[in-house]
Parts: sequence; structure tokens; C-alpha cells
Amino acid sequence: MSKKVIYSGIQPSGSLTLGNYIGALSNFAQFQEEFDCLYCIVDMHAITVEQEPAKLRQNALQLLALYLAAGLDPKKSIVYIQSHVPEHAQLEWVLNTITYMGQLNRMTQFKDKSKNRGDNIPVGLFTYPVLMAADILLFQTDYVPVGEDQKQHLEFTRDIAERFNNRYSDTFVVPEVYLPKVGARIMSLQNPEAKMSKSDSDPNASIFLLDPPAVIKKKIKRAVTDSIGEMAYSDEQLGLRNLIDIYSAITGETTDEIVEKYKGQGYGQFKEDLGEFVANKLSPLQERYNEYLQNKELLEEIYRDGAQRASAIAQKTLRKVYKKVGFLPR
Ligand code: AQP
Repeated sequence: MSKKVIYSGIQPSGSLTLGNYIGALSNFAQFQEEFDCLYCIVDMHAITVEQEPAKLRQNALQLLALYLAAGLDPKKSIVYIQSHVPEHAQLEWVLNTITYMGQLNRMTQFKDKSKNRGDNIPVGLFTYPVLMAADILLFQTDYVPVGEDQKQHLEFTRDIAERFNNRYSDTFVVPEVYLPKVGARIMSLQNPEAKMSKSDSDPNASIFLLDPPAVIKKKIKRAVTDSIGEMAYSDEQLGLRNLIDIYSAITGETTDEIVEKYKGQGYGQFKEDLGEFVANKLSPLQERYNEYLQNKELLEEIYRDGAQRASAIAQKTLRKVYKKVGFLPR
């Protein structure tokens, strides 16, 4: 590979939200010319919380269709499913042996997802960041486009790469996080202090990429704002600020321009326009998604080919790693 490498993945753990789209998916296609890109459907990450097997299979196919609808081109990028490439788990094991439990204990996602589980916290939830490090390091990745919630896991990945390189000599590229300029952290529409999430139990908290236009508009209309009633981009108006971020990410207008445009008008017109913009942005994506989803044969062909190409690269890194840690070759 001569170009710099971009790697990212999304869990098939439910319907994707506007947060997943703005923070990650919508940025993926633009890198395809300049970089060697790998985009993964991380089903092994998804099972760190309980999934219904039939639903997981369906979600993985749907996510592949969404990747394609969002402009990922399997001729330019490697698009594949994580569980099809066993090197992920193999490298994870080696990385587990140089990971400290103290580090994993500090991960915010682990703390959030293990809350209220008492002694029944799956080990996979705890070692999630190690698998993520393996995903990224297997492909000698330079940049990882993700939302802000994954920044801590990226710092962990860098740390593990450096530790391995220091202990066994230079092996891994130390990757850098690539955060979007706007919308790296889209918040819940019902609680602007919590991030918008696929697994939120309140359906009004998230806009799903496959929501019909009327539902999108209704959710935005009902989004929690404040009683101040003045357009501003401020820490005192978190709900409004989140909506302005969404507006900015969707239209490309700056937050200042948006505040200026709706000054002195309350929030009604702003919310109505935003609903319209988001619905219009997602409609063509939904159409393309539905077309791809009909074509199961094409989807299978794409993920099979992707797995082969990903495996070929992953095997090279894994062989190097096995040699360095002292495993006898077969
Ligand atoms: N609210 C968000 N704002 C911006 N980016 C976000 N991402 C997630 N939520 C937001 C980014 O989406 C990508 C895929 O995320 P993931 O599927 O790996 O899982 P996650 O980060 O744990 O996202 P969710 O939606 O909260 O899923 P669940 O509920 O299953 O845990 C990542 O790049 C992430 O940063």
C-alpha cells in the first residue's frame, strides 16, 4: 500500500442514528480517492452487549447497504465484516497480554455500559478497546475517522501500539484520530447532556437514518430546547446548540451564520427548516439503501471479496507480530 491508510467501523447493533451519520458515516466516502480505505462492519464488537442472532445478521447486511448508499465504493475501498477476518481476534489476544487492566477501567464507554450490572459485566465489554486497537493496527492505519466518543479508545490504541513497538521493535504505525470539524458529538434530542445513541430506549431521543420524513420533522419539533427563547450558540442552551450543530453539519453553514439568520424569531421556524433539511438530506440515502438491500447477491459478493482483501493485509501484520513475540512458525 502506497497511500496513507484510513480505517473505521460501525457496529451493527441497531438502526444507525443521525449521530453515527454526522460523526462518522457521512465522512467516509470523501477519503476514497486520496487514501487506501477500509470500512468494517464490526459485528464482533456488537456482541459485547446481548444481540438477537437473527437480528444481528440482518443488521450487518443493512449496515452494508447503508455503507454503499453513503457512497462507499467497493472498487475503491475494502468493505468487509469483522467476523469474516479471524486475524482481528488473533491480534487482540496478543494485545491483551500487553494491556493493563487499570487503563481499561478508566474507559468512559466501559463505565457507561457496565453501570448497574453488578458482577455480571461481560469481559468482552471490558476488552472492547483491545479489539478496537487490533482492528486498527492490523491494517497499519494512519487515520481513524470517528466521533468524539471514540477518541479515548484511539488514545488507548496509540498507547498500545507504542508499547508493542518499544517492547518488540517497530511493528505498528501509530494511528491518529480524525474528528469531523462539526458534529463530532451529536447529543440526544431529549437529553442534550447525553450523546445520541442507537441503543437509547427513548425513540424520540434519536433520529434514525431510516426514519420517514414526517417522523424526522416531528422529532425535531419535539426536541428539548429551553425557555430563554433567544437564538444563541451557548453552553446555557445545550439543546439548541445541538440543533445548531446538526443544522451546520447538514447545510455546511457556520454556527454564527445560522444564529444570525434566525435572530429574533424564537425557535419555531428554525426547527421547521431544520426538519426539512435533515429529511431532504436523508431521503436520497434511504432510496439508495432500499435498492441495495434488494440485491442480496451483490451484497454477498461485496462482503466476500472485502474479507479476502482485508485478510491478505491482516495476515501480513499478524505474521510479523507472531514472529516478534516468539511464536514458532507453522
Ligand atoms: N452521538 C454521536 N455523535 C457523533 N458521532 C457519533 N458516533 C456514535 N454516536 C455519535 C460515531 O459513530 C461511529 C459508530 O459508532 P459505533 O457503532 O461504533 O458505536 P457507538 O460509538 O457506541 O455508537 P452508538 O450509536 O452509541 O451505539 P451503541 O448504542 O450500540 O453503543 C463511531 O465513529 C462513533 O464515534
